[in-house]
Amino acid sequence: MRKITKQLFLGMFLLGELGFSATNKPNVLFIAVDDLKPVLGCYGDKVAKTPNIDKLAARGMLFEKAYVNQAVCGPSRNSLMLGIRPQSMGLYDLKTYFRDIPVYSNTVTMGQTFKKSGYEVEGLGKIYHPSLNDEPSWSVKHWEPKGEAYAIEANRPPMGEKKGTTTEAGEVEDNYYADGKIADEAVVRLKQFKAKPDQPFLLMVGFHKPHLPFVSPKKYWDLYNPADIQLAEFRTPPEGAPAYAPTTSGEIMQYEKLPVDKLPFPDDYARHLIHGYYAAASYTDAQVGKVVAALEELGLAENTFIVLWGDHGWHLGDHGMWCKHTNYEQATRIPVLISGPGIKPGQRTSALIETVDLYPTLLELTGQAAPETGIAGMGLDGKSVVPLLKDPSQKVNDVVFHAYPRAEKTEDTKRKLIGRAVRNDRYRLVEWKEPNDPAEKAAIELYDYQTDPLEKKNLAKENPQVVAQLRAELAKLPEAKPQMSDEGSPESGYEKKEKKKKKKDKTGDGE
Ligand SMILES: [Ca+2]
Repeated sequence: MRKITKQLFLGMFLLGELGFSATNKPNVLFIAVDDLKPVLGCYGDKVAKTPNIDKLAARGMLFEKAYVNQAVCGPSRNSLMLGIRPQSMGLYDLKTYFRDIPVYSNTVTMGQTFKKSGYEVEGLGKIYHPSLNDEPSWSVKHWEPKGEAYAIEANRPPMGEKKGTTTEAGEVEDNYYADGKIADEAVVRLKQFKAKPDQPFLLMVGFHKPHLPFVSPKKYWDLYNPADIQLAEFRTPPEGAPAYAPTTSGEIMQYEKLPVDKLPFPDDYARHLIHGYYAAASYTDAQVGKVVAALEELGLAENTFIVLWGDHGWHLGDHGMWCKHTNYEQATRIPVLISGPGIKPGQRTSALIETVDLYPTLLELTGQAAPETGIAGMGLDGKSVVPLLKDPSQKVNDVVFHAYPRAEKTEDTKRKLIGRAVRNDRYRLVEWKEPNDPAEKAAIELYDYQTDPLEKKNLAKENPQVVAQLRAELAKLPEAKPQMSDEGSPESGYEKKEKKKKKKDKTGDGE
């Protein structure tokens, strides 16, 4: 109760400062971008052409050190909407819907909290992972556009296959593909909100690109000269890392017409893929621009907080890896931008934040209390970053946490490991073990981003004191839960999971 009162007070203080009243609640436009790492002009990327997101960044605060809680769509999006880390709930995969787990069936999501406070909460495009959408989070049915993923027929998946080509430069308008349609629909919804000025809203707009396939209208490919695109500098796994820690890049290997059956890709193909990723990011950037422009033209911007968030990063060939699905820097660092009433433009902060911080942040910005029962009685895992919006030199987290599950298969063992990672300003430590295994059984990775920003070498053996200090930080959290099954209990082990296995992406190595 005390915590709620304190949070309410802070919220009211901020609102008072910003001049809101009970009848003039601020709105929230939340833009989620699938698989977007900070390859953005505003993050210092010299190649990226992202003028709209750069402009959005200039409206408020850019978070230089923002991290996901798990580098794959489903769990990352659950962390956002539930405010709980995957390892706290034991939900790491892309197929277990939290409400199917009896202890989580009454979870109060961010959407539900806003609804309870009188907000109209609408979701367009990819907010939850498609197989894990939570209808109770929305005031009206979640909306997803229909249409072809590819404009060119030859690029589409062969009959009965799931994946087509990795890239496409279509000679089509923006709204041929899903993200253009989503931007158009977002503008429609904003106009509807404009017509109901007394109705505060949380509009969540989820763009699908730059997720694979790297499909976008040709004009976005033409923004780039392939000669400007650099290949990753370091292309082997970190020296001394456990063999299972890097991803096998299985997601991209499911696509059609790859030049090789096995990595590495030839350099010209790697460059083509990076080009496709940048083009897709520019395409989404243009859609973000349309939505923000509509908000401004409708006169809604002065009373609306805008958040842009990437659901995880991407390995564009670094360490020889592609896609996400790791605890490494390129997969876990994300863009986060927050702007809106009362937030000073043109700010940046190097303070550490993580995805779970966004739910409590939005509650505080809009003057709402945290849900009384929390999530499954656990409370939220994150902290509000509002102090950073007021003063970017502040700090809300000494460390942030993420995790990734991995099966370790050797000739005679099959272990279901969780890699629990902790990141501070300088280092990342990953502790790999089965939940409830004794600490001494763990394999440890340690990277020093001051001396080794490309993660060339696992430095755990050389730095026992840093290892001890960061493991002490991990020990402050409860032990990671093993993956929960939809029968409501942690799965008993790898064998059971294998038996039930229906999809390739069961451990989260898919979308
Ligand atoms: Ca994603």
